[in-house]
Amino acid sequence: MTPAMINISSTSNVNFTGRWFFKVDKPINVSQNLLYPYGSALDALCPVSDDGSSPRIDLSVTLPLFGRNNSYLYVDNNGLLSFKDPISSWTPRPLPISLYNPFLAVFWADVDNTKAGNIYYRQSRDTGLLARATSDIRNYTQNQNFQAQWVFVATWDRVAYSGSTSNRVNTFQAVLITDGNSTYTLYNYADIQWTVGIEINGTPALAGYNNADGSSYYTIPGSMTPAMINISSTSNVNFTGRWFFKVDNPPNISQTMTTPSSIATGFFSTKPTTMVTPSTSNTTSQQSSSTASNITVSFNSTYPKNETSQNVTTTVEPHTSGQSTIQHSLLLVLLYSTYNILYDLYYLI
Ligand SMILES: [Ca+2]
Repeated sequence: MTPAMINISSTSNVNFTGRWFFKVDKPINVSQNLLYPYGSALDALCPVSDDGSSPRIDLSVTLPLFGRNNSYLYVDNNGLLSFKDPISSWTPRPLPISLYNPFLAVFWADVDNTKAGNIYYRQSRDTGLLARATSDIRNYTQNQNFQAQWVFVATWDRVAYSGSTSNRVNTFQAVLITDGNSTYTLYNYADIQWTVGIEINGTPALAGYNNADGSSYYTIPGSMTPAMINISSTSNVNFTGRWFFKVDNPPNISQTMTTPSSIATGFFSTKPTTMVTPSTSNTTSQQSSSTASNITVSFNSTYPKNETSQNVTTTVEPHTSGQSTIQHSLLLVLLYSTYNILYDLYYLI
């Protein structure tokens, strides 16, 4: 828009007169410091699939998470890390969930990297990476003596959604950091261009975390709403696109449940999200195995996908504490209801 354009054939940004060069496949504008390094030169790849997972990844550290020591994890294509079984469920559900499968939901939605994208992961004790992780944790906590000993990086790089016919892709990352005692996670949202897979009837993605029985969980605000398209502009640590959590032993919500009504609320809001249907044969076959055979399942030939019949993700632990908790909750609800009725009757009389 100036007369100087008459001379553009004499200019260049690549030392080749008359030529200008740009990288335009992913011209995103994010902080260079948001994402930890990733890619084919560093990482292993999850098998390309719609609803699959990585193989079981045995950790070179004992990882404190949700009050337990963990020795392995899975990177699940649909945007989660899980610590008991792979999660192939593509439909995000409100937290808490009593899955008996602790998980970090980085961006739980119907990712399908058979359409586009790669899902990378690695565990590392690289000194440069540990220094970076140490610095980040010290920035976000009062723990100025923290020294990272181990880092895990999982990156969903330009992944598409199930049934995609567009070029919209998402790039996001989870970083797990521990010194063997404290464990932290960073969720890094570099570029979010979609929130809904076409197979989930318009339910946008969910981000947060959930321990084994749902007694400790967190949901990033905006989850399961269209606002998730803007998550890369949000943060809880004043770093655009980054969310940070301490996850070795986060608060237990049962500590806040001191009245019967709040227990009732928790109980009834939890029930619909429970994904335990052991009578389903397909489910049983998936539940019974943690081997590679159930992590490369593709449902591409069975649209529309049927979440309830094919895709329950985990088992109930053999003990009956969950059942006891439910019975306990029901009893309290009953007592509370009875109390209300007697209270009303007293004033009526
Ligand atoms: Ca999927």
